Amino acid sequence: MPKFIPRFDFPRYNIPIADFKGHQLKALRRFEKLKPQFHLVLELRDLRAPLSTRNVLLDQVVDKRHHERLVIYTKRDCFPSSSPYLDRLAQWHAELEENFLMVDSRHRNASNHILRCIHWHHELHREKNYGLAPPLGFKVLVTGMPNVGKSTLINSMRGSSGKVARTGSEAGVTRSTSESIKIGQDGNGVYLIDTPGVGLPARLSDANRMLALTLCGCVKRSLVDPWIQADYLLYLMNLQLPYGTDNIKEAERKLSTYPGALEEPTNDLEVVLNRLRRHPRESDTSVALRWLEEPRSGLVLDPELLLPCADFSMSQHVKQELKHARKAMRK
Ligand SMILES: Nc1nc2c(ncn2[C@@H]2O[C@H](COP(=O)(O)OP(=O)(O)OP(=O)(O)O)[C@@H](O)[C@H]2O)c(=O)[nH]1
Ligand SMILES: [Mg+2]
Repeated sequence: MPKFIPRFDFPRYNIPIADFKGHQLKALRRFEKLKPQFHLVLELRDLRAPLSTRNVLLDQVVDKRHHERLVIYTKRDCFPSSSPYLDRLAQWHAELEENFLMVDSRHRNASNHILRCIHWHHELHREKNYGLAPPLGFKVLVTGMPNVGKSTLINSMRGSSGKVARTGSEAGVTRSTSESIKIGQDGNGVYLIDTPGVGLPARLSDANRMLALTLCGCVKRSLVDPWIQADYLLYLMNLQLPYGTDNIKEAERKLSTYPGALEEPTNDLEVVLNRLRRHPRESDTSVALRWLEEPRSGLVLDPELLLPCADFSMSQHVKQELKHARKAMRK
């Protein structure tokens, strides 16, 4: 039997390539105004799609002379405890000389860890300012694309002091930048600022990025036809099957929901939907939607990250993106 070959390219479907709303633009303007007030930026990204959920517009929020930035990857629970992909992510960050954490933002352990980092930055700030604490408290702006878990993390950090930020599974739950939210009972003067998720305008986005963001829930899922979303998911899953092996059982263990237990891998979405159909009259759309909703472990949603190490450099990617953004913003 011939070896299975995945698709290496995804067709360019005609889909909307952005979901950038007025309240997001307003949030960006508000960040500009708040710049003199905050000291640390927590930038949240989704661990499943670290490139697509890295927002170049948020680079402008950080003024390196006055602010520190800490990158936090949420949805850590979507990956097993160890994975070569996570090791590569650590290498890429070392290349960028950028600190990062990976957390499940719903958990108290995560928030305790981040709190320790915030206190460390607070202390550092105090040392730089001759031992003086900022008079209005140490303020931390919590930013990121929609639905990455900003409000969830703020609630976890508040712990027993109670939830203050509204959360939800659809993108765009937080609509305006919050007032300062105090954390901790001991009056150590740390305040968080919850913000609306900020996406990318069309000139900074493209179809594949939109698809990755849709699968992460960072844009409204209803914007893209479920059939196209499911086809993109199949494309990504097949790219992540172990190469040079027919061992589908191993592949299934890796991607817990590869469709059709022990059946041949396929690039044909029709075949997959037929395998998953529960009764003959169930429509393609409803099967696709059900499949998209299934939890899955260890699936990377940015295809660039699946390239061999020698073909991908994170620092190069970041530089190119910045260059492209500068050019696009000038137009
Ligand atoms: N599995 C998992 N789910 C998470 C994690 N963090 C947040 N969530 C879920 O992701 C969804 C979005 O969380 P929110 O906190 O509302 O996200 P947000 O970034 O504030 O979203 P906007 O306000 O729309 O920008 C919720 O259903 C959370 O329960 C995580 O680390 N792991
Ligand atoms: Mg929110």
